[in-house]
This record gives sequence, C-alpha cells and structure tokens, in this order.
Amino acid sequence: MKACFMGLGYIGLPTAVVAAKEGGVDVVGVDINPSVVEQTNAGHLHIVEPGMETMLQEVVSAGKLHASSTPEVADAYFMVVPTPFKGNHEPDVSYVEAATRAVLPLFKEGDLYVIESTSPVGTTEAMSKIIFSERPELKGKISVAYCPERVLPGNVIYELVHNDRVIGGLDEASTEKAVAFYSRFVKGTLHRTNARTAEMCKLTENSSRDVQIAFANELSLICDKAGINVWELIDLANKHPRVNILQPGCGVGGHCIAVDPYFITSDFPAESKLIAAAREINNYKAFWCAERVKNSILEFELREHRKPAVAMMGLAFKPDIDDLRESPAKNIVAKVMQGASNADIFVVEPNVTEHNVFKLTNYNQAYDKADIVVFLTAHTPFKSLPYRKDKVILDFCGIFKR
Ligand code: SAJ
Repeated sequence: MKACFMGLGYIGLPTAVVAAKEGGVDVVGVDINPSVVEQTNAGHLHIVEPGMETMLQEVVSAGKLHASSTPEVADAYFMVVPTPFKGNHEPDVSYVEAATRAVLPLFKEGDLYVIESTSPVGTTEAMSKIIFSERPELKGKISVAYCPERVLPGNVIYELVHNDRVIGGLDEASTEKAVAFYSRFVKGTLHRTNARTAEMCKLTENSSRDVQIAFANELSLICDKAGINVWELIDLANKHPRVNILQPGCGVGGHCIAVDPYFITSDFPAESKLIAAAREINNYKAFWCAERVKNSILEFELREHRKPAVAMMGLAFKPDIDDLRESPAKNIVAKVMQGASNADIFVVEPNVTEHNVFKLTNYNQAYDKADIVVFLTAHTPFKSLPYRKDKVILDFCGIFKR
C-alpha cells in the first residue's frame, strides 16, 4: 500500500508519519514549500509536536516515508491542505482543488481519494465532479471519501491513533475502502456515514465548542457588570450534575474554533443565528479586554500622575503552547501597544524565546515591576505567582480566579 499525502503541515505530516510507522504504509508526502520537503527528508520536524521528530526520523531512515515537491503514483491520495478565508469569511477551497488537480492524472482503477482538510459542506461532491470531468473513464472505479481529523496539537501522536473518526464516502464502497485504510493505524472506532454528514460533523464539533466558550464569555461580561466573580459562579453552577460550563478567556484563537463556524454561517446565513452570535461574542470579548486595559492605564495615570508599567502576560492562543497563530492575546497586546505612549509595556510569553515584533520579558521580572498586570493566557507558570494587592490585576483567564 502506497499513500500520497498532499500537504505536510500540522496535520498532514503527523498523519503521514503515523500511517508509515503504525500502518506499515509506504508514504510520499508532498508540499509546495521546498524547505518543508528538504527538512522532512533530513528527518527534521518543521512543526512543534512532542515525540514526532523521533518518529519522523525512524520512518525516513527505514525508507517508509519521503517528501517531494510533486505527487507520485500511489494507491491512496489524501488532501491535507489549508482551507483559509477569502473575502468576508468565505471558505477558500482553492488549495484543495489545486491538490486534487495535481493528483488526478495519476489515478488508476481501485484507488482511494480522501479529503481531510476542513471543508464546507459539498466539497467532496464538488471535487469528485472535477475528478470525473477530467477522468470520466474512472467513474465508479475509484473511491472518494471525506475523513476529518480531530487531534489536539500537543497530543497528536496519541490522538491520531486513539480518537474515534468519522468517515463519509460518496457511496458505501468508498466508505468501506477508506475505513480499511484508516483501520491500519487508528485504534479508535471508525464511524461510517456519507460525505456531507462527515463534512458537517467537523464543522459542528468546532462550532459547538465556540458556542460553549461564547456562553462562558457572555457570562463574564454580565458578571463584570453585576459585581459577581464569574469563576466562582461557573464552579458553583458546574456542581449541577447536568451543567458543564467552559471557562471565559480573552477571546477564541487558533486555526480551528475561531474559523470553522464561518464555514457554516457563510453557506447557511439565515439558519445559523446562534453560531454567528457566538463568533461575534468571542470576537467582542477580545475587543472588550483591550479596551479594559487601555482604560486602566488612563485611570492609573490620572490617579498617580505618572505612567504605569504594564505586564501583558501571555501571547499564545491557549495555555502551555508556543503557537501564536490567530491569538487574541497577541492581538490585544498589539492594540494596547499602539497607543502605548502613556505606559511602559512588558510583554511576556514563557513558551517562546524570541519574537520578531515584541521584546519579551521574563514573567517574574515583569510581574514584579508592573503596576498593572494583565493575564491573557493561563500558562501554568503564572499560576504560581503570588497574588499582590498592591497591583491592579486584570485577570481575563482566571489565574487567581478573583
Ligand atoms: N478556550 C476558552 N475557554 C475554554 C476552552 C478554550 O476560551 O474553556 C479558547 C482557548 O484559549 C483557545 C480557543 O478556545 O483560544 C481554542 O482552543 P481549544 O483548546 O478549544 O481548541 P484547538 O483550536 O486547540 O483544537 C480544536 C479541537 N476541537 C474541539 O475541541 C472541538 C481539536 O480537537 C480539533 O482537532 C482542532 O480544533 C481542529 O484542528 O479543528
């Protein structure tokens, strides 16, 4: 069995490695970035993922995986490329289409074609139309399916193998063919469905989380006005056996939760009112936090007749990672710094050693020196800092839960 993975990013590369190592598949990984191809062939992991580099080195030196700039003839083809936005939050499937067009001349009878990229509903059907208009002789002779990933960065090796997966073919034979492939390395249950349901399932999972976080963020705004500690409130409400409220924060970031709901709202605007409102609330929460910081700086200046020192604690999009992509914390820091002539700002991110825009300060030093401390990301080391009554503390992510 030979598989060709189109896209060697945060999902494509780990999946290719695990398919080679655990599934015994011969893998070619294809990427348009020559540096990714070069690094992968040298056994160097270009993404951050614990344990993955050793696994990559094993499969490269065993000859089970190599990277290339061009696709090669295989038995199964996987589209694992980004689906970004174009215009006003409209999903852009042009990378999926380009990857599909690149591999379709190589297809032969009996092959499997799978899309893993998060995609709007109907993408698998749309790609199959392209495939069969270019290769009409293959109609009914190749399998076409959609199978989204669900892994959490930082825990990818475990989750790629142990998570359940949803697999939706354009017909039952396609679903079965895809199930047979994934069962080579997935120990979780493989749930069979159709392609449209599988596409919507991925969007639903991340939209569900976005809506739940929006509920927590909305509560935090209400509690701020009502003079109630939102952390205590949520802890108490969660004592109910059927209530499980998530934690408020400074907004929602990353490449998934803050993005995927728009794949639903752009195609079903009239129906997706709750999903759209959740996006607005989570975006508004980041704006609200930035305004809060700016107001605190002004209040301090009026009260103390000097500029405050401000510690901005955390840049990553969630706790204990170094990933700053689509991070509300990073955007809040940038916004506050834009009008920063009335404050000395220390930027803190313990998981990153250097940043090309922000000069980083050690978290202990910044906390010591600051008059105003703004907690943006709930990194574990912040939790061992002592609570200091002499400082203005804006705790947007529940470090002290006060
Ligand atoms: N967040 C909160 N409060 C919470 C939980 C999260 O504000 O109680 C924020 C985080 O700080 C972060 C954002 O939400 O800014 C997203 O973080 P996350 O941990 O919820 O999710 P991601 O983006 O790391 O990964 C998600 C996961 N999906 C779900 O949990 C439904 C993962 O399983 C998916 O594979 C991934 O998206 C993806 O690739 O789609």
